[in-house]
Amino acid sequence: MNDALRETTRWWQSATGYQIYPRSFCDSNGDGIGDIPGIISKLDHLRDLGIGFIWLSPVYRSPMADNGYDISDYRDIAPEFGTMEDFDRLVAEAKARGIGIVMDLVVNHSSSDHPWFHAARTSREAPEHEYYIWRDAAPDGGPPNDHQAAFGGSAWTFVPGVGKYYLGHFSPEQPDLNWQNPVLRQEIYDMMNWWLARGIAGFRMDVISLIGKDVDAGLYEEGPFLHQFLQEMHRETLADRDIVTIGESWSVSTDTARLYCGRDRRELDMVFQFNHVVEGWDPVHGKWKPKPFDLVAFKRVLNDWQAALAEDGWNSLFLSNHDLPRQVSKYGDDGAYRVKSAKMLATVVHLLKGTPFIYQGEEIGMTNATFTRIDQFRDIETLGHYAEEIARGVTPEDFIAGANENGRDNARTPMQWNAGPKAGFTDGTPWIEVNPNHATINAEADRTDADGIFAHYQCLIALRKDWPVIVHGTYRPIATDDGAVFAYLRELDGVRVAVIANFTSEETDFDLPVELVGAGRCLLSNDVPRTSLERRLSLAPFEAFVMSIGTERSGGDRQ
Ligand code: TEU
Ligand code: CA
Repeated sequence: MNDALRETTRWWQSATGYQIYPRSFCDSNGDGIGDIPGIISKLDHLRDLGIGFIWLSPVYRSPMADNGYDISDYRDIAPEFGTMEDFDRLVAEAKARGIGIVMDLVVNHSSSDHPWFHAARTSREAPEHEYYIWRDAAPDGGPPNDHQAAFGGSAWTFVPGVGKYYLGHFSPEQPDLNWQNPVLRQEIYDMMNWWLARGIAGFRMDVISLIGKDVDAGLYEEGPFLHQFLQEMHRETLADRDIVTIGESWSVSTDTARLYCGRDRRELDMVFQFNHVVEGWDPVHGKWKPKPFDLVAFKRVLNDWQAALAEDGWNSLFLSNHDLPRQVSKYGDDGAYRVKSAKMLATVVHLLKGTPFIYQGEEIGMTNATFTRIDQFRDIETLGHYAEEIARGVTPEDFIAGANENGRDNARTPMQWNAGPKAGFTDGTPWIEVNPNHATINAEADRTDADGIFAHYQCLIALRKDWPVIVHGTYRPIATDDGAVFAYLRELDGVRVAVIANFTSEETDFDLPVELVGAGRCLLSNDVPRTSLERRLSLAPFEAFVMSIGTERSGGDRQ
C-alpha cells in the first residue's frame, strides 16, 4: 500500500461492524430480556470473530413501544438493560478487546414519555413546547393533513390541553423533535458530547434524513434543512474526533449520497442506504407483498452505489439489520443450502468496497422465524399494519405469510447460542419466542465446525485486515446481465482479486473475461478451492470464491 493511502486510511474503513439488538442478544438475569451484562459475557465471541466495532441498538431509558427507538431519557440506561456502570464496563471491556462501541442516536423523535414531551403537552408556554412539532387542526377539526404514520394511522395526534396536534411520523408514542428550534438542537449536541466523553467510538444515526423536514411544504425525507443541520452537528460534536458516523436514510439515492459523506462536506462518514432492499418490494404493497428476487436488478443497485462513491464518499455494506428479514432466508436458501448460501452472501458483501456490517446471528446463519399466529409477533410496525391490512380485507394467513417473509421480528428472535432450552439466550421466558431450529442452528455447533459459517466470517474479516486491495481497490463489475452469478474484480497497485458467486441452487456455467483466465491463488472459498480460472467455469450451487489473480504477491502488510 502506498504511503499516501496508509496515511489517509481511517480505522473504520478496514474494520468490520457488528450490530447488537440488546433485547435479543443475551439475558444475564433470567427476566427474558437481553441486557448489557449479557453482552459483556459474549464479548469474546465477537473478539474471536475479529470485528472492530459494535453498533449497539438503543439501550437508553425507554417505555419500549418501539424497543428503545422511543427514548425517555437520553442520558440514562433502561433498567431492563442495566445501569450506567454496566455501560461504562461494556465500553472498557470492549476496548480491551480492540472493539469500539457505536451508539444508536435516535433524535428525529423522542418518546412521548420524555419529560420534555410531558412539559410540551401540558402548556403552550413551556419552553419544551417548542421542542416538538405542533399544528392547528384542519377547519373540520381533523388532523392538519393526511400524513400517515409509518406504523399505522394518522401521523397527527390531538392534545386537548394545548388545543393542537403534534407530529409522530412513526407513531404517537414517538413525537417528532422540532429541529427548527436552536435550543433543542443544542440539547442534542450537548447530549452527544456527553456520550462521546464516555469513550464511545461513534454514532449510528436513526432516520437522520428526516431531521431537515419542512412539514408545511409536505417535505419529510431529505428536507430543505437537512444538510445545514448535519453540518452544524458536525461542527458542534463530531469534528476532529477519531470516531465513525453512519446516517440511516431510506430515501438517499446515488445522487444525494455525497451530500452526506462527500470528502468536503463535513457531515457523516457514510450512510446506510436501502435501495437494494426496496428493490425487492412490491411497488404497490411494499414489503408486505414481496416480489421474486431479481439478481440483475439487485446487482445494478449495488454496482451503481459502488460507482457513485468510488472516488468520493464511502459505502456501508449490509443485507441485514433489526428491521429486515434474515439474509440467508431472503437472498439465499435456508434449507438444504443454508451453510453454503450464507457463506456465499457474506463473501459477496464483504468484498465490495466499503465497511461491512454483520447483524447478530448472521455469522452463524440464523434464519427467519416461522410464526403462525399474530400473537407471536411483538413488533409495533407489524402489529400496526396488521390492524390496517385486516380492515382492508387481507386474510390473517396472507398477512402472516408476508410478515414471516419481510417483517422485523424475523431478525429479533433471540440469538441462538446453543442447543439447550431457550437456545442459551435466557433461563427465563424470552420476550419473543426462540426459533425452534436452535436445536441445530446455534453458535456452539457452528463454531466447533472448522467449515462453519463463523469460520468463514472470521476469514473474511481477516482478509480485509491483510489485503489493502479489499479496503481501497477499485471495483469493476463483471457480467452485469448474468441472472445467476454475481462477479466482480477489485484492483490496487497491480494486485487483482476476483470474486465469483453463484446465487442459485443450480450448477451454473460462467464465462470469464479472457484477461482473468489463468493461474490464481484462492483466498477463500465455500467449496473445493480452485487453483486457476478457466475461460468457462462450472460453478457448484451457491459456490463463491475469492481469487487473487496473476500474482503471488501478498496484499501487503497488515494495516
Ligand atoms: O427505521 C427507519 C424506518 O423507516 C423503518 O421504520 C423502516 O421503514 C421499516 O422498518 C422498514 O419496514 C429506524 C429504526 O431502524 C427502526 O427500528 C425504528 O423503528 C425507526 O427508525 C423509528 O425510530
Ligand atoms: Ca435480562
